Amino acid sequence: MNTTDYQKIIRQTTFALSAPTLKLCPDDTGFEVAFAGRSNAGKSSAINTITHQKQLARSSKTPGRTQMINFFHVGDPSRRMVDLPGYGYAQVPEGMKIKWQKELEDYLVNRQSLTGLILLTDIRHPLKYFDEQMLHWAKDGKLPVHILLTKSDKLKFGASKTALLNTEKQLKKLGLPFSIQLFSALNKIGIDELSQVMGDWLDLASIQ
Ligand SMILES: Nc1nc2c(ncn2[C@@H]2O[C@H](COP(=O)(O)OP(=O)(O)O)[C@@H](O)[C@H]2O)c(=O)[nH]1
Ligand SMILES: [Mg+2]
Repeated sequence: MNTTDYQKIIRQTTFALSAPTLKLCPDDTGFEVAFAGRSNAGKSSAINTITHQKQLARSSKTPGRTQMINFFHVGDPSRRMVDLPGYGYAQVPEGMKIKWQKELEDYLVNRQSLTGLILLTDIRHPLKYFDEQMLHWAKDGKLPVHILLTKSDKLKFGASKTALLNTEKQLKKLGLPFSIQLFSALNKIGIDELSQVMGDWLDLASIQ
């Protein structure tokens, strides 16, 4: 299938459920792709952009529920997209952060249906501590990673190319399977590339 076919299915994404912990997530069957990034990296915006739905990833974003893990069905319930909360909320107590990190690690390493990690990082300051931790766990879980350098509209063309090359160089040192692209929810840049990766990872070609 090509990206246009994938995009038709991805547009039909629906909200499935919010879970407070990964222990309450859907059965570990089918195919799952996770979106991760520090808070404010642009996860919700990217999910809304790629699905062409204005409110999809924000629908459950009510105060006090910011730490919920949101699941979406892509085409059918056996293909899921997950919005994993990032760290970075100053008001979250340290103990909770540590508990959440352990959960994240367990999820990335042990979740069988998880076929890939989409890691979003702001193009102006890519690969911070959170991102490196996620990459480390993805490597442990033998999980391919697709990096989105988000908010690429914030930099001029030349500067964003430089950021792309520099980040790529850094990633190569880590020795894990990865791909990387520019993304802008504002300018709708990078939808085709992202749809292709998601479609392949979710095996959308086999949906009837
Ligand atoms: N300029 C620009 N701002 C963006 C883009 N994507 C997200 N933002 C802004 O960045 C902030 C955080 O975005 P959000 O999607 O909620 O991030 P999340 O916390 O990772 O879900 C919001 O104010 C968005 O409007 C983008 O592509 N370009
Ligand atoms: Mg969000």
